[in-house]
This record gives sequence, C-alpha cells and structure tokens, in this order.
Amino acid sequence: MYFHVQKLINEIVPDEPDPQAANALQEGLGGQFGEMRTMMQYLFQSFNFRGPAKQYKDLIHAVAVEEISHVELIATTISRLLDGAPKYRGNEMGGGGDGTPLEVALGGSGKGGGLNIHHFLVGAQGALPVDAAGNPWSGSYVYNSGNLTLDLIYNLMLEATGRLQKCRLYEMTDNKTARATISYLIVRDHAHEQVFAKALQSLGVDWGKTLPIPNFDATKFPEVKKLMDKGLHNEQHHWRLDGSLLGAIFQGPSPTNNGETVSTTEQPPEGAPMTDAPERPEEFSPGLSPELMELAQHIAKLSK
Ligand code: MN3
Repeated sequence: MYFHVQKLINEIVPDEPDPQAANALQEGLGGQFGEMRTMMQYLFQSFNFRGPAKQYKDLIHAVAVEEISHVELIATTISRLLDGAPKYRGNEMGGGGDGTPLEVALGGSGKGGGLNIHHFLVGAQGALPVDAAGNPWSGSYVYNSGNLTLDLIYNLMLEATGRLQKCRLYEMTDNKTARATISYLIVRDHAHEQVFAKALQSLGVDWGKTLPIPNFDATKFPEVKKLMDKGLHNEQHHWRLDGSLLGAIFQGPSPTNNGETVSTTEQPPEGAPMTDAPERPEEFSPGLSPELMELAQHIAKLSK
C-alpha cells in the first residue's frame, strides 16, 4: 500500500506560460520512454517479482515509487506551462487574438505550430496522458519478461533513452519552468541508470567506460550542474516505511568508474510546496457556480 505527502519531489520554477514547451514535455510524460512508462514498468516488475532474491525487488520497487512522483512533477509542470497561455501576450507566439479567449489553441497569430489543441479543447490547460505527437500512452510499452536480468537490462536502456530525450528537450527550450524540471529528471535518470547498472554489476556485468548514456559532460547544463554538485545523481531513496534491502546493492563505487560513490538514503527528499492552480473561467474550470463554491467551502470547514 502507498502513502502520500502533498508536496512535489522538486521545485517548479516560475516563468512565462509556454504551450509549445508544454507539448514538448508531453514526450517525457506519456511518450514511449516517458515517466508514465517507467512508473508502470517498474511497478509491474515489482508486483510480478518471483523468488527469494528480494533485494532486487526492493531495488526495482524503490525506483517505481519515485517514478510516481516524477509523473506528478512533469504533469504539474506541463499544467503550469499551459496555465494562462491563451491570455498571455508577453512573447511572440503566446496570446490569443482580440476576441476569442482560446484562440491560441488554433496556433494563434505568432509562430503557431508545436501546440496540442487537446491541451485547450479536451483538457482545461492541463497535462494529458499522451506523447508530444498526441499519441495516447499505451500499456504495451511496459516490458516485464519475468527474467530478472533481461528486465534490468531493459530498465537501464529505458533510463538511458529517457535521459537522452530529456537532454534533447533541454536543448529545445530555455523556459525556466520547463528547464528546472527537465534538469531534475536528467539527474534522476542518471541516478536510476546507476541503480540498474549496480544491480547488473552484482550479477556479473562489467560496465567499463560505457556509462552513463548518453556519455557527455552534463554539467554544461547549469541547472543540471547545480543538482550534480549536490550529488543527486549518486543517491537513491528506498521509499519503504518497513525496511528495504536496496542498500545491499546500491552502495560503494559508482558503476560509471569515475571514482564517485553511490548510496542508498534513509531520508526521503525534502520535497517542494504544491500551490493551487487558479480557476480558468474561459475553460469552464472548475466551473462551480458561486452557490456551489460557497457550499464546497462550507464542507471544507467541517473537516477541521
Ligand atoms: Mn523518472
């Protein structure tokens, strides 16, 4: 069973609305190598785990639980990037025309392209479980062969591809809201590559100079450097209230053979405050009449 803390796993930095960046980020949420896939793949692998080598179940499960928070973080980031985009006139592409409040959904009068009309038509300026081309997320992305070594190899490939795509996303946008979340996820993908690499190393694999993938100096992205300076790429929390065997595997020298050390942390990340999204009357969201809102606020008081 799972418990919940009403916080985000990392801070979302405020910046201007940017519906194009929001759509690009959909790949990191609902794409074949996105956060919904990592979450579901690792959850199913842990649900279906067989045999007594429980340290590997704990390891897969630890990453799975963190991925739930990544889905939450990137979905919230997409919502923030969309929120207020129709009325925003500060940059070239934003801002609806003169009369229609949601004109931006049709491409607007600026640069146009790169938007997903469903962000405004189906959702109310919120994230959707689709990729950047609008394809719905699919359960067939999930790889769970039941063979532990194969599953771990595939998980490492998944994290490496996720990191590759996020590095490309970083190069696509300079929006601070988007980049803060992309950078955090680049660093955590790095950590998860190391988690699965350590697991495979414990089963006899020697990584030599292969890792991380993509193998380049990620500290050239300033936001990524800040997080790596704190060692965020070398640690993994176990997310268990009742004790975990993750630390038996994820400790000691980094599998990237760079002289750094990896470790399992006892304390979860501190988290960042979650703020309320504003109401959007042009989307009829949340669409409560003053009478119903009054009723809702009255009910909220009863719970105290
Ligand atoms: Mn992730």
